[in-house]
Amino acid sequence: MFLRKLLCGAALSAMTVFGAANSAHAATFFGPSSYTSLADSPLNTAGLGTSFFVEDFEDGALNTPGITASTGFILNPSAGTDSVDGDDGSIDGSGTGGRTWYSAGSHSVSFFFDALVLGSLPTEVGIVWTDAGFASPVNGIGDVVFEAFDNNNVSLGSITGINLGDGTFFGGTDEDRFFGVQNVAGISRITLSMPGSDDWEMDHVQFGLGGKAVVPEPASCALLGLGALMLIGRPRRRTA
Ligand SMILES: [Ca+2]
Ligand SMILES: [Ca+2]
Ligand SMILES: [Ca+2]
Repeated sequence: MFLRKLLCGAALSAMTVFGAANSAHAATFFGPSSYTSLADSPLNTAGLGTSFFVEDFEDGALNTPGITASTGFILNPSAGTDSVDGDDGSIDGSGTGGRTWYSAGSHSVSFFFDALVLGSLPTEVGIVWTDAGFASPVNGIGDVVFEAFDNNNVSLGSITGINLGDGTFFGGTDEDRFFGVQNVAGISRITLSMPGSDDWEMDHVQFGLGGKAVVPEPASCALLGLGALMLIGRPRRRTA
């Protein structure tokens, strides 16, 4: 909350403040780590309380406010579905009773976070890779790359899980892996990729609003720095 107040007190220099903060504090990446339920998340799930959200797809829709996906669709429970283990009510080594987000023929899937809907960009984001099907050179196995992007859509870096997978097309959960990132200036996008497969699943897109990210148009600050806030809230104009 401190930086939010700082923004109110010095709104005219807000762009500079957060630009400097973003470059001065490197993002922190987490994973790949084992994950069978939200309890395994290394993010600040408890500390953020009602400011932490998880999209587990179990209601059959990607409908957590503020998230959109570049491509893909939901897989319903089936022998070939590989949800996070606990989503079917039992951590028992199987994810076939839950739902996931499917890559649907793409090597990369991005999730975008909308600061205008959320009030600010999330300061921490995670996702769980749960399965590969057809893959090269070995079905069911492959490298998984997680990349995150800041409030200016500049890459914060990436981490790679090498040869993830159990080699099957089914719903085993031992190989499921969490990837995440924290960045105080905000995260606008994450991308999960499998260079060797376009037939893979992910689950538990999760994010926390830590109150320190870029705030597009905080009403309480409106009279303190209208000019700077207009710059933050507006799309940039291109003159070329
Ligand atoms: Ca299960
Ligand atoms: Ca699920
Ligand atoms: Ca799995």
